Amino acid sequence: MQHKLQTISEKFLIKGNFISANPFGSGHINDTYLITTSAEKYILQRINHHIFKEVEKMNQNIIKALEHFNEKQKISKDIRFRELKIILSKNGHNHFKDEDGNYWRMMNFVSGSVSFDVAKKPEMAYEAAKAFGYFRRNLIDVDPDDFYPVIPDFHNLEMRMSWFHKVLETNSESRNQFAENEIEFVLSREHLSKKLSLLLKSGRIPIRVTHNDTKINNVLLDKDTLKGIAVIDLDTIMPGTVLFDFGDMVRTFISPAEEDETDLSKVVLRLDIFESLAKGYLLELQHLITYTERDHLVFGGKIMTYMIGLRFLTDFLEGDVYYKTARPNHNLDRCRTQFRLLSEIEKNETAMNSIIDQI
Ligand code: ADP
Ligand code: GN1
Ligand code: MG
Repeated sequence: MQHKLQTISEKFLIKGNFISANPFGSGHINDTYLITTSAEKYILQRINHHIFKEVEKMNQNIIKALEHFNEKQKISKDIRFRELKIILSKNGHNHFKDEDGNYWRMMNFVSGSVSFDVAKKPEMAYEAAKAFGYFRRNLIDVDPDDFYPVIPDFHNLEMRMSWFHKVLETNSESRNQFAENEIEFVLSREHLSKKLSLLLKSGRIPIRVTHNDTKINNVLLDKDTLKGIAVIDLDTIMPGTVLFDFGDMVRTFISPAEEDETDLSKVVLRLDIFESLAKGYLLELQHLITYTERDHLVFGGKIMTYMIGLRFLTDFLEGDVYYKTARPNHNLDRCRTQFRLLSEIEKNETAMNSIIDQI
């Protein structure tokens, strides 16, 4: 494998001689490696092309967003982030396709950075959310029509619901019996999907270029100051809504437990963390989001927690075909944490909305 990763790394315009390749990060979709050469460090990723079917176009989105961001950052003279870029292949492409049909992408490594799977304290939530807000602010004037919808209907909850119903009906892996409570949980909240569809169809929520995967570990913080220095995992940059980005932050910041925690008593909502994340994000975006968007931020948290839980459950029922899993029932465990978290949000909705109102 080292030899193969060396061969692939050398297809890109890297500096220095290849020294090593080591698996990196904890993503569910792509394979990530840290490449060390005698001169630099790089991030090499094997892109899951069954999910990202148009790798060339996806990388074009990323390049477009990063160039715009870097330019705006320079002009504003408020330089907080380190430069992040796609390293082109020696043939001038934004990826390299190997003889087995795998797609590879190389990026520069942001040194001196750390990422976390869980927000350890309010300051960390504040800085990470602020980084997502700052990223968004510098992309406020890009045209969504210039961005390719990398995964069509990615956050189309209605479509995900109708697929879920098909999977339930087919029961091809005979797993429905192991998830009766979770299935019931989804069915008792179908109104969330209807509410989202009506809201989006009303045109009251603007379509913007959004990140769409704002998990806390997709922000790099400076390892010493813990200030945000990059937003990464840009695969899903495409037209979306602020509700999705804010919502996925709510989902991944507010609980002290990991996404696949099996002890559900550890999945709790921390209002102080919520307050810090809301402040960090909104202070960056003051006047740049509409009242309607603001009024629906907590709803965004509910929707994203419900939708990701639904996606984990559907994948469990289908036989674990989408997300990487490390153990039997892994997707079911992930689904359970999401649904526990959604119940927590439901209980605290009024308090969360009043926190937003006070910012
Ligand atoms: P995935 O899609 O699998 O989640 P990511 O792009 O988020 O992959 O990368 C996985 C992890 O690798 C991140 O959480 C981060 O810790 C690290 N990482 C990714 N890109 C960089 C980078 N350019 N510089 C430094 N660390 C990075
Ligand atoms: C996946 O690639 P990663 O692990 O950052 C998924 C997200 C989910 C997330 C759940 C392309 O993100 O949509 O929110 O897992 N990405 C894709 O942890 O499906
Ligand atoms: Mg990631």
